[in-house]
Amino acid sequence: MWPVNSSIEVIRSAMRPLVGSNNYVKRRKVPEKCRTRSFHERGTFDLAMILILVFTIVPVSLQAFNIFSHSYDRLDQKYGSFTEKMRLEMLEEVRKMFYFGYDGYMKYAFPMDELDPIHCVGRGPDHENPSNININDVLGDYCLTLIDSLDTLAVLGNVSEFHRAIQLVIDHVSFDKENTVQVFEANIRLLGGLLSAHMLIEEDRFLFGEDLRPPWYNGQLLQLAHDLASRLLPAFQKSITGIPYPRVNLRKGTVDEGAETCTAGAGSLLLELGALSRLLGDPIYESMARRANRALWSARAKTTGLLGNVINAKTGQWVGRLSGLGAGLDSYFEYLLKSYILFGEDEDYQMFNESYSVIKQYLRRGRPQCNSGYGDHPLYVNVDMHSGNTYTYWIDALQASFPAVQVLIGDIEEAICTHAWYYNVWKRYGVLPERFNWQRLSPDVSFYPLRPELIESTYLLYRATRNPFYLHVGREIVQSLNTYAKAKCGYATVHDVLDMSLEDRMESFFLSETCKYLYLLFDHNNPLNNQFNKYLFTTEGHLLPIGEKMRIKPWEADAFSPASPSMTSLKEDESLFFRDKTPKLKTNATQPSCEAVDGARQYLLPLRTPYYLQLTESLGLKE
Ligand code: DMJ
Repeated sequence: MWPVNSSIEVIRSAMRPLVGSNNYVKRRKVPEKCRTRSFHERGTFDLAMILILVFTIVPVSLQAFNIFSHSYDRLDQKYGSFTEKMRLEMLEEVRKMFYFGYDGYMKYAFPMDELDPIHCVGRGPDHENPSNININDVLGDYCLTLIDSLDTLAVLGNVSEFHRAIQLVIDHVSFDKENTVQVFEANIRLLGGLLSAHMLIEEDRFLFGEDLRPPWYNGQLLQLAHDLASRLLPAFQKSITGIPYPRVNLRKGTVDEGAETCTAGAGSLLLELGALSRLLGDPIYESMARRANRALWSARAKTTGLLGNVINAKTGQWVGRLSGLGAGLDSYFEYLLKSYILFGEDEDYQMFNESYSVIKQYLRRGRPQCNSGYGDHPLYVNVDMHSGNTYTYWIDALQASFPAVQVLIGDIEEAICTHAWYYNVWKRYGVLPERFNWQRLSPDVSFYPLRPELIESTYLLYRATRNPFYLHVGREIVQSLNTYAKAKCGYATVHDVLDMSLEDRMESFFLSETCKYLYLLFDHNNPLNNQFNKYLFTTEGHLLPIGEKMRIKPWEADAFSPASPSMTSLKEDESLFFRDKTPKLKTNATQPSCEAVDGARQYLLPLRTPYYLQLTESLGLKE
């Protein structure tokens, strides 16, 4: 069993020198870089085991803590409990939030792509202005919001609406459109939405019950997914570098001359395309996505091993020097790790490991440990990819998803710290500005388009720690969204966090991700939460079942023989297996710090109080 270091005294004595240092908060010394954690050293370290540990064994160990035998400080008390009544109220609030947005879309916008929640009308592509990529990259006359919402309906247990929605998709959606869309957006929102609904219907585990399968269902969503992916293929096939062109015309298969693509756009395609390949038994989609990943990987800077955020698909040359965890790179790292979890290919894990190692080495600033020692609050900054020097003083809202990746790799302590930073920026404004300047402490770009990243990390951290603090965070987020973003027919983008003015747009990810993660955070009995480590969320929050089907490459001759190298098998009841083997997992400074989440800390602030206060004060907040 996982060790339970429950002595509050140990924590307190570790904190004493820190608390005694009265100029700790004000001190802004140049932070020491965290020493690199070498994941390579771990050899054949099994990620699936870490997942099981984080989501199964750690919460079990937490139950051993006696909550009556310790005293708490003010903040521990404030955040240390969350009543069942509050939880049920929040669950109901989120349910209402989803249906307000979804019903508004169905009533005023369907079959168009998005809802304009202030004027209560639908929105499609901007045909008059083809260069309006802010709209045209995403919208394509294909009922985007409905497809993106399908698996959220399943998560909310609304089987009848799930069936109706699938019928509407089948009746209304065609990808044979004269629209030029972004490959990445079409992949994560549409392909992901279609595949997820299809796989939930077809899986043997019946996560949401046997009724989820409509009696008339005959693989129509998979056929649509197949059709869409075939229309995206020219973006890959026309590229001599292997890096796909960012945009493609769905009907003609022509690609835009502009070949600049972000790394995340070109390198976050493998989950959906790989799953499609394995479902169809056709390797072409997976091979294209893998080719793109390898091309990006081999373009990494020789000096640092870092990747830039924009690259030219025609030449394979980087555009600019910025490297970081936010826009342009965020889901690239996420997909390396998640592809390994889903498909079990070592190649993906090795790339993730090496990336994580250089991220820690070059991007991380602040004190070396999250919850001990001296120095500024840890922060991952944007750097020059060739030198590792700080490149900008802003970080962006997309990188608030990184703690969720850190939870998956088992680096919980880091995840706690990274998350706390974004949560406090959220608190400062009521929502998260798109870019926040950490030197001037003000937004550089000040809109908030209902993004899910902070909520996703909050949910993952809650699953890993069961700490009520994260329920408080979720509650505050729900209240902010209702206060600031609720409009006449749905939820609206906050145009400027400084005056909370609104913009008439509800992006589809509000229903596919923001509401889904909030709902799952509060729905403790959701079937998904009971089988959490058997499912994976794509970067658009779509659920993919982890299982043998995704470990087989049917196109290889001997794919179905258990001894075949083309089958990366899952072990029977890995959780049991892992419990037995727990002590064999070495823990030292070069490994993820799962042991940080011990029983004693379930009811204490995850980021210990003095550090938490340091953070809030440095961001000009009061607790
Ligand atoms: C979503 O489409 C996905 O989460 C993507 O990875 C990033 N952008 C939006 C949400 O912010």
